[in-house]
Amino acid sequence: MALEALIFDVDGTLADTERDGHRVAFNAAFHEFGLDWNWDVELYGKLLAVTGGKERMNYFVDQFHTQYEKSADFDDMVIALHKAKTRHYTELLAQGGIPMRPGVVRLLNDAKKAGLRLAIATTTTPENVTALLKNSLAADSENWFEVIAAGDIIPVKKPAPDIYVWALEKMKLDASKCLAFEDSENGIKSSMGSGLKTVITINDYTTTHDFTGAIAVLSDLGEPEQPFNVLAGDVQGKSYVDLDLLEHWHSLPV
Ligand code: XBP
Ligand code: MG
Repeated sequence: MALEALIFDVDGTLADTERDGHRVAFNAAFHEFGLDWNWDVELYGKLLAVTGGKERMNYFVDQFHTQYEKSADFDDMVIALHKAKTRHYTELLAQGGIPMRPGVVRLLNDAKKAGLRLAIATTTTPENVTALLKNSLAADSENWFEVIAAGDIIPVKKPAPDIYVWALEKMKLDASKCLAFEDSENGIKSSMGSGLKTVITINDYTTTHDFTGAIAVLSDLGEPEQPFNVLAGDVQGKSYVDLDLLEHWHSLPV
């Protein structure tokens, strides 16, 4: 059965947005609201256990800042904080500070030329996806993706499979015809939970994650001049991910 579509996670997969993007934007929002909360690089790694910005703020207060006394309007404050955080994040991306990871632009262009269908499945807010694609990929690149499944369109975020299931349903596509690209344990639980074969490119926050079941675990997608490191999987002697390698992975028995 031919490979028909590629579905990409965003944060950590298309670009390293967490440490120098989302984290910085959360802290800017806390500052704006007069809160003395500060998420340093290490703490943020722990907070990534929970996906979704609003969910992550609740997790922080409940697990790491238990002396904080929630006001009656705490939930509303979280919503307002998250709006501010999205504004800070999209402004930061507009400055063009966060590039796509190695191999991403090349592979997306090749896939598009070859007629593969492209989609996105992410827990982040839709505006954030738009800002990243526009500023770090190409001005019109939102149109490269047939479906952008993002944020609160489904109530239960990764590791639940719902966001991938939603994208597949929208595309009227069976999981067996696609490959997913992820960077985290929550991500692969979600993609594999919806039946998708999944390729992992790790990052500093996800090196110790459990990627059991991944078709391959790589440092990144690689470039002809910048080979990837292989942590697991058969890469057919290649040093970067190209369409032939994707076809090979797709043809492997489950
Ligand atoms: C991404 C996330 C998101 C972002 C913040 O996970 O966990 O919560 O950090 O996004 P994944 P929002 O890569 O697995 O989709 O603040 O917009 O929710
Ligand atoms: Mg991710």
